Amino acid sequence: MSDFSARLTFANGKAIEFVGPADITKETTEAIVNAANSSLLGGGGVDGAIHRAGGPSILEECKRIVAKVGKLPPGKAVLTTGGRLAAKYVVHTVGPIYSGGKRRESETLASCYRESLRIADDHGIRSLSFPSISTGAYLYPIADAAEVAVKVVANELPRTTDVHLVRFILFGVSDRDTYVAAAERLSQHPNPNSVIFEKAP
Ligand code: AR6
Repeated sequence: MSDFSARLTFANGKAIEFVGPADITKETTEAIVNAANSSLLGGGGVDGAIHRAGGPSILEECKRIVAKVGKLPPGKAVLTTGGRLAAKYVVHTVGPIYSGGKRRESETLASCYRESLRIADDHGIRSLSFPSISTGAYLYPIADAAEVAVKVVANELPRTTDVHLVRFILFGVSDRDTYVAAAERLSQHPNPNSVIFEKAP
């Protein structure tokens, strides 16, 4: 598949692709990530779109998880199957609600990406798509969020056992351009994983 606008490739062949404008519910990676809320009962934005497209079995699994372990704290992630989605699994994570850019908020946002990657890797998943967590209803400024998201995934991906491909699926052109700019900046810094940045022609 070569529908990306830009790509970061690591020395070990793993890659991060930046795609958009696109709808994450159509993704054919093995798993997609949902920007959920702590209740795991669904909502608007990407959460609503995933539950609508995936059907009721995802919500039933979410309810079972909450009944067992309680509400999902921000920065954590859990896994369900993908119901009717093309993706086999959905990783549900809860981003921080933005309230002025406290350090804790960026740490929680980084944790969403780290924990989602970890749970996918623990389940032997090879490809995973992320939306732009917290930048809709939760109001995190997209330029700051993109910086955090790209940095943490670029740090973690070279160390995963099974996850080889991460795709950022951006809903709008300007969101996509913001993530691509963050990726390009990251590739210009000295990086132990010798990352290569390329833009689609
Ligand atoms: N595919 C890809 N990205 C999408 C899609 C889609 N189908 N739909 C929206 N986006 P949001 P949050 C983008 O609000 O800020 C929910 O009600 C959207 O343009 O979905 O983490 C939950 O239940 C934006 O850039 O998530 C929570 O209560 C990004 O996805 C709360 O919203 C995230 O926007 C979570 O807020």
